[in-house]
Amino acid sequence: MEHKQLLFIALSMLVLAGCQPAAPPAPGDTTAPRVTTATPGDGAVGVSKNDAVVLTFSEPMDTAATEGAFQLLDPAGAPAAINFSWEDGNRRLVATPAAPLAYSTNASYLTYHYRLAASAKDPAGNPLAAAFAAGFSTMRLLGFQIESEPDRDGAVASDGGVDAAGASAFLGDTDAASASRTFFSFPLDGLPAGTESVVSAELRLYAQNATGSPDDLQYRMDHLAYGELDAGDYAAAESENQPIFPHAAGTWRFGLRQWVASDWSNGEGRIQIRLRSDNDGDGASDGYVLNTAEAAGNKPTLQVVVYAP
Ligand SMILES: [Ca+2]
Ligand SMILES: [Ca+2]
Ligand SMILES: [Ca+2]
Repeated sequence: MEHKQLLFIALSMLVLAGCQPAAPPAPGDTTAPRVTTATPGDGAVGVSKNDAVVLTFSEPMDTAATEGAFQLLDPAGAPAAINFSWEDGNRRLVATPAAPLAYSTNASYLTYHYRLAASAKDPAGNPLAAAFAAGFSTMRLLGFQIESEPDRDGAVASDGGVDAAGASAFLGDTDAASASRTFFSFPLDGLPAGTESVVSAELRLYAQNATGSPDDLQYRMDHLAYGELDAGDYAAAESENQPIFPHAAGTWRFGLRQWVASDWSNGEGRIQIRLRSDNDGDGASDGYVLNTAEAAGNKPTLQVVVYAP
């Protein structure tokens, strides 16, 4: 009897529970989403051509509405095509430009703007608390003229003689068995931090006169880190070399983009160059007299053009 009563009460409670009107739904999400971080940040410079705009939100977003609310405007104000992807459970939007961003071809900046309209919303339909907008600038083209370091340029002879102080340095043979090599050293630590790439680098040397028959010799340019100039640098091993074909006094120009780029990317503080010749064995001195950093004019220089912030 007692059991039946309990069963009846329990059944009644179940029935009553089933007949009660549905409880009101838990209060819906009424919180407007916010942009919590955005990169590139407003006013950023030196943005790389393949960088994406990344927006992080305070909560998951309605991806279609948010993508539709996003625009990247190129420097002319035209919308750029974007490839969208989402991370972190639709909390982070990665907006990758379909084409690489443009770089300025001079020292002024090219500025892009991006914006997210308030029509971006969360899945409950709450629009963004406020439209978001920011601007950033890409890498620009900068040119530098770097002078050779006086204490580190000069000549070293095959007999070990070092001349780091003279206003000129001899490149060539001096008798049937001896020769003189020339050295030039250009600091790279003046290039801007964040330099992305070396666009061009030209070494300019000035040959003030020729000696003997310099065309009888063959010449090479070596890339090596000789540090301070000393006797051992005459025959120090180079990491790379290339033939050069000087044929007259005056200004010599050599493209050194790859060597400068590798030294820069390796964090070298300077690029150092050696010029050498063979010896034609005629017993007469043949070669060129080159200006060093101590010369009054026509100094050795390295003209470097980079993409940098
Ligand atoms: Ca010198
Ligand atoms: Ca040395
Ligand atoms: Ca000779």
